[in-house]
Amino acid sequence: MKKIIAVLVAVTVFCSVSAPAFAAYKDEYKLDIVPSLTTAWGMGASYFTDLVRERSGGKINIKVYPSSQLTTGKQTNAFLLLRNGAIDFAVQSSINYSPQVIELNLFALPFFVANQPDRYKALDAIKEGKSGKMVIEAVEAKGVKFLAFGENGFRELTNSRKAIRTPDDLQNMKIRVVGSPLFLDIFRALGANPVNMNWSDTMSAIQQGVVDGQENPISTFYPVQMHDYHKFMTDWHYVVDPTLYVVNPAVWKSFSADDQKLIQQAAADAGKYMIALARIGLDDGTAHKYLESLGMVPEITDWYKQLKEVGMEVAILTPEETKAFADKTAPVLEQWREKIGAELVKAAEEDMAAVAK
Ligand code: X2X
Repeated sequence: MKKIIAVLVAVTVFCSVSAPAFAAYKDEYKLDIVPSLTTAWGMGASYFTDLVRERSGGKINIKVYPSSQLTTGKQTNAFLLLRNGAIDFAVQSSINYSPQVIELNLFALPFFVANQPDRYKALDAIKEGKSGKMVIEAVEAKGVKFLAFGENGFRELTNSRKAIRTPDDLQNMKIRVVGSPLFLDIFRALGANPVNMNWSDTMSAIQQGVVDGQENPISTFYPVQMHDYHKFMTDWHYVVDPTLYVVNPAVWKSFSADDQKLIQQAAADAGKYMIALARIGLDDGTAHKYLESLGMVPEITDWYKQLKEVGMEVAILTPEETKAFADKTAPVLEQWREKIGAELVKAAEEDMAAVAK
């Protein structure tokens, strides 16, 4: 009898100690993204879930929910829903999280990264430098676990009316922007009429001519056939949108140390893939080479040629033309330097200067 009791006690103790680690694993983890699966963003998210499933031998099953399904279209609520656990994982835009994490506006400062001699090198210098560390700390201080950076891309302007090469061309044009105050300030400074709208409502607004223009990276707007409605693109790279691979902290803590390592590595690998997809055909060839080394080169590798083929007229701005836009928005940059934190913006300037030659 004593023996039986001893065994029962031992079993009970063993179960209560070890059970939570196993019981906490869900059948499915939900991952939030804004656009469709066919974008660089969607592909970068799917690759992450594939790697995690593969490397965990099918134990960890993350499912991508595209088109803002998990936020019922309200993309600027995404951070709150991840933090409170309604969403487990996300690959989200720095813009969509910027209402809650003010430091993320750094990347959307007008003509800040864009004005550097090599904008991709400058962006990488921020992410890998002191300022990037400050941004990650700010994200984590607000209550989510950061895993890796990905990339939506540098944002270009498209419209249905005319070629835009000067701020004058933009006067009173109705431009759809994300629901983030900095974007309203930028487009007002340029003399346009910006309207906040979720991405999920944007294409119908564009089709109905409710707005004249929008701004997004090429790899995000091409898959929804923007060229059917917008014949004009301005190649100005005015702001950049890195994405963040993130996870709810309670979900994160529920994984074993080995699984955490596996997930972290999968996010790093998928982030690199997503960054290359967002840059292919737009950088100095580095992205193409990297995708080739993975054996994962996408169908379209030359965006300028592709846009021309589908009838889009692309205005490549001269440095002087870009400067006219940058001058108009310079007061917005100065105003937001204070809001974001002058120390962070200075750190980013130093990180970029270190690689600018
Ligand atoms: O809404 C947008 O413009 C998009 C898809 O780029 C973001 O989610 C920030």
